[in-house]
Amino acid sequence: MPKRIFSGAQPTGNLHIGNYLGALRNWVALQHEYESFFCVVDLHAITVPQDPKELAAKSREVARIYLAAGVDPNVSTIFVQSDVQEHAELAWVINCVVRISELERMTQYKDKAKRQRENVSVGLLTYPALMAADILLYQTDLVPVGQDQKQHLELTRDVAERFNRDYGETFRVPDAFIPKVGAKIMALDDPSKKMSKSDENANGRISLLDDAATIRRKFKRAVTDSGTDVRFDASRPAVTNLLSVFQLLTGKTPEEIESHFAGKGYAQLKSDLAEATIEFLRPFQERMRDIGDEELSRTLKGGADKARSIAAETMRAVRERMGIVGA
Ligand code: ATP
Ligand code: LTN
Repeated sequence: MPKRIFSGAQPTGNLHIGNYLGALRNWVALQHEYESFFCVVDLHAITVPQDPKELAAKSREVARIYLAAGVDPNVSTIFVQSDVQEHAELAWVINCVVRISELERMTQYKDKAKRQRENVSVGLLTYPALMAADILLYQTDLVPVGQDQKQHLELTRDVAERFNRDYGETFRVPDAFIPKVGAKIMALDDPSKKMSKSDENANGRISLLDDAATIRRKFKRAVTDSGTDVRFDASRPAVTNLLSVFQLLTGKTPEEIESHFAGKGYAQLKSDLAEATIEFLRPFQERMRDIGDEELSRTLKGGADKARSIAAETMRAVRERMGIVGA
């Protein structure tokens, strides 16, 4: 069997350069070496309230972003999670295998629950069970994600191993693929927080759909550290974050970048970074406009059909192993 990749993003808010540099970029790079599945995880999005019309539109927009970013529908399978019912079915099974204590330990759950106080849905707690289902349904080998998903991947591995032990070898145990640079792009307004699409302050993130003026303004306002020289330095997280983005977008080495900025200050870094980002996003945004609605529908229909056939095969094995085979 070819080695497989599975990954996904939630259709909430606007995807930003953190999502691109931490995840999408690696999907594009790895898709020719692996059989790849890229999912728009709308069932994850409803763990917090969503406007139904907006959610449906966002799901298509995120799929369009995958395509515009370079996911090739001729080699990769792109689909929307709710088109493949096996995700919800396996999630239930995994809910019966995972322990509450394991879910309560997840830092993403703790953060999100804290922000929502008393209106925390059960879905928000069992979110990692659905994520494990996504991954395990496709007998995935590798899951390219940002740093924030590492804990969920470890839980997925634990659950797969437990299931295999208790019911017999059923799932492949996946590895996370977390890039060395870019796995955690920090917010522009606060370098102690990750860049996030759900943060209420949009100035902290560069959306993949931002126009040139917005990009220049956001970088201009970005928080910097004390000091003046522009170099990679762990004790100056804000400037190092900006430099990492510059490094990934331009493909230059840290040495080349430091010599480019020698004798220049933070203002020059911000303005060069803004121009590099604008240049980088220009062809992406053009492709976004060029992808027709019909083309998108065709891709998602084909993707769902392919995904469904593999997911159904795994579910058949799961049902048989567990004795949930109907009458
Ligand atoms: P939010 O950005 O609101 O925190 P999220 O992390 O839930 O949303 P998703 O759309 O589900 O966002 O994430 C898609 C991918 O982007 C995941 O692999 C995630 O790890 C990665 N990612 C998210 N934020 C960053 C970031 N700041 N830096 C690097 N990768 C990131
Ligand atoms: N939880 C992920 C999104 C996600 C995912 C997945 C990523 C849902 N299912 C399966 C990789 C594999 C997040 O980034 N918030």
